[in-house]
Amino acid sequence: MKVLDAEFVKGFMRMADDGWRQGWHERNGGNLSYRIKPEEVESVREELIPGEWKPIGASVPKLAGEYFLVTGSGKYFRNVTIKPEDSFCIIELDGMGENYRVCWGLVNGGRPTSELPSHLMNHEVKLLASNGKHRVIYHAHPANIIALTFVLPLTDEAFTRELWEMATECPVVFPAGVGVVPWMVPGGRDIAVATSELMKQYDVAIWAHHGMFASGEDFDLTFGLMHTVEKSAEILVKVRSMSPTKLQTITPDEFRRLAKDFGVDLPEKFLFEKD
Ligand code: 2HA
Ligand code: ZN
Repeated sequence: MKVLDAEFVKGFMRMADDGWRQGWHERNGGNLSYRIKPEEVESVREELIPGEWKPIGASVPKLAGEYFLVTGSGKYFRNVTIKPEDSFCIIELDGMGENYRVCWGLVNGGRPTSELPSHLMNHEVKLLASNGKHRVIYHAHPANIIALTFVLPLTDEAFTRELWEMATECPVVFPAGVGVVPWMVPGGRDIAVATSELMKQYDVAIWAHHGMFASGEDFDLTFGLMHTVEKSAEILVKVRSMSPTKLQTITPDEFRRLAKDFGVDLPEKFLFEKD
């Protein structure tokens, strides 16, 4: 089968385009990766032509030999559906998880996303934490969540609690909460380590003054997670724009009742009493 005819590739392209339409991907902002299933790799094998091995910039031994779909560095989400062969690629990792080679795509040159170390370290953490279920790592620049990193304390507790309060679905969609990474230089190993450390507990990490990372089992769940968090952030921005205080909100005991009825565990560290 041709790469562009494969369902997993169509799903990847649709998700990228959905993100573009949401306004989360100005210029070359954001990046997306998918850990390809072995049978999916086989289904497109005829089109895979391995290039040269290059260093990942991080070590991900648990991902040795895996294949990924990844957006290209400097490429625009806007163009993923318009010129797919130029905008993303399939890479293969070596037996140590230290080098990669491009096997398809990026026909006009270039390399995988500048955030490849963060993507792969998150994939490695999530592979273990989810028993292999998580396959998608998504980084975007949604405006409302970024705006909140200027006015909320940069703690997991403050962000999780405020986001949960803004929409009843939130604690059900991300019951573990969200993690917050302070401002750091993007693209390198340090921010990858900080993010993947948070991803051991959470499916969402917020990068202060930059954007968000989300992890999930498939394209729908991962996009839906990013969308839910950003929608909640938008409501908080609206509330704060109208008034510095809330007249009423969801209380800790109401969250506990919700948790019971919906069968989710909500960590008590997020259900603190506010003064
Ligand atoms: O340009 O979003 O974090 C891609 C990015 C870097
Ligand atoms: Zn970014």
